[in-house]
Amino acid sequence: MNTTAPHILCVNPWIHDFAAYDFWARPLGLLYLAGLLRASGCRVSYIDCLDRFHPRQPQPDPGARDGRGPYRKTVIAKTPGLEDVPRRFSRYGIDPEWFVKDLQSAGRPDLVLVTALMTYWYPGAAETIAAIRSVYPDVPLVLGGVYAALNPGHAGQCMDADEIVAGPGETRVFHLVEKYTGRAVTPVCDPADMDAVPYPAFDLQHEIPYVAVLTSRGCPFSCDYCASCLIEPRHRRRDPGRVFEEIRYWQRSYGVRDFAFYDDALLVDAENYADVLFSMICDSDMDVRLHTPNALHVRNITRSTARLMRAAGMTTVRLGVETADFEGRDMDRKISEAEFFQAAAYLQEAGFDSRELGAYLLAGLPGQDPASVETSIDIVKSVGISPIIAYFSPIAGTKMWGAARAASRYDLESDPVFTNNAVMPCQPEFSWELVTRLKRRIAA
Ligand code: B12
Repeated sequence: MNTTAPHILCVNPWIHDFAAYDFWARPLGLLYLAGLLRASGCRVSYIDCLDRFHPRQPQPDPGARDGRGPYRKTVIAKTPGLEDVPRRFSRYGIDPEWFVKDLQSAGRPDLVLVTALMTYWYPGAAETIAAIRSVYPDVPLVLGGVYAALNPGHAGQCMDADEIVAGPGETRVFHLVEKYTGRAVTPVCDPADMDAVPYPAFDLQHEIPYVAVLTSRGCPFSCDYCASCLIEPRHRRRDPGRVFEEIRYWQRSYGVRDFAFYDDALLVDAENYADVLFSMICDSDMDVRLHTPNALHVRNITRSTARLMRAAGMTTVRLGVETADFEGRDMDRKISEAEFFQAAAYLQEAGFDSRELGAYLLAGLPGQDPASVETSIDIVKSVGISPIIAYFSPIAGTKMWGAARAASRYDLESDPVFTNNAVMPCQPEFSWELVTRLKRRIAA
């Protein structure tokens, strides 16, 4: 019987898209699995096809001071079906030759775990899997991640994986290791216990420009356009003290300064959660910059939470406004005009300026009048907050899917690539004119 520790190779795939940028974007789920398997005794290797700091990369662009930055990119042929889009299409990430060399130098694994985030990025994952198969044709390979969770049927048909895993991996991965390597690994902790699971293995990266932090799983809300409750139906939170320790660990051990929260609802019940965490950071000697690229709920911003956010080192605040055309009739509004103005006032009073404060406005919703996006831009700007357009990506299974399908110029059901927000699938037609108009309005 083979008793050596199984060698598990974790791979974050390339992205094929019209645009991509490292906006604090890490394969957090895969890094959680890597950390858990490593702490449980497996030999874990990691290859990040989106590595901005790959050793073969001549003079990597360090990007912004706060950890964000551009991926290497190579123009490639457009994915079939998207030929009509008048934009360049690229593979984002490391050179395929470097990837093959990295695969060879990692040594033959016993099992490969590949993640895939956006559903419409599956062609990049497919190319990644083909490259892995070319080097290790007979090594079992399992695919998971948001794409696998939201489109398991499509993934099962189109991806050359031995198995597709939909949903959280911590509780499943030990079974997978045993099934595919024939070697049982005992978990170091209860994999379902969010407070016991080891930190994500960011130290397997060549550099740690920032760390992504998740204080919870799931979301207590269920917005029409969002798939969070399909991915994780239950809202669960970690102990804020444990989250604080995690931030301190990365700061002390690796000098990390920038931390991006990935939560869907970080500020819900702030008094008993986020405020506690922010207070711990304030009371420590840490010097951190905190970012919330995934939007915060405006209604949860009170005067005291805004002050604590500021004092703890928050420098990027993104608000989920969706539409500020409060008079318009585009969608069910989550917030009122008064709530938005109040939140803006509290944040400004706490010391945040317009560069730090951004509001996501959804554009390209089914049936949405582009004029209402322009109204929203004006309202958001009028209170000194930077408008940021979030182009709508329709997701199968969400409440908005039916309306999205009806409005789309593509057969959305036929292929996830048509849900790419860059092609504005629910607009009557892709319009550069509209994109430019919105950009100008923001800059004006
Ligand atoms: C954080 C986040 C972001 C971050 C960055 C994320 C990143 N890594 O790049 C930011 C804020 C930048 C972002 C941006 C966007 N996002 Co986003 N984002 C999320 C969010 C909230 C969490 C994802 C996450 O990291 N979860 C935490 C980890 C721990 O979970 P996980 O990755 O799923 O991993 C677990 C399992 O999947 C599994 N697993 C993962 N890999 C593997 C591998 C194997 C082998 C196995 C067995 C298991 C396994 O185990 C893991 C641990 O349990 C999700 C919603 C959600 N709740 O999932 C939306 C979500 C993924 N985003 C979405 C969207 C639409 C966007 C935007 C397009 C928004 C916009 N209109 O501008 C942009 C586009 C980004 C881009 N083009 O680069 C959609 C997906 C759309 C789609 N078609 O796929 C989601 C689902 C939200 C929604 N609207 O419903 N996003």
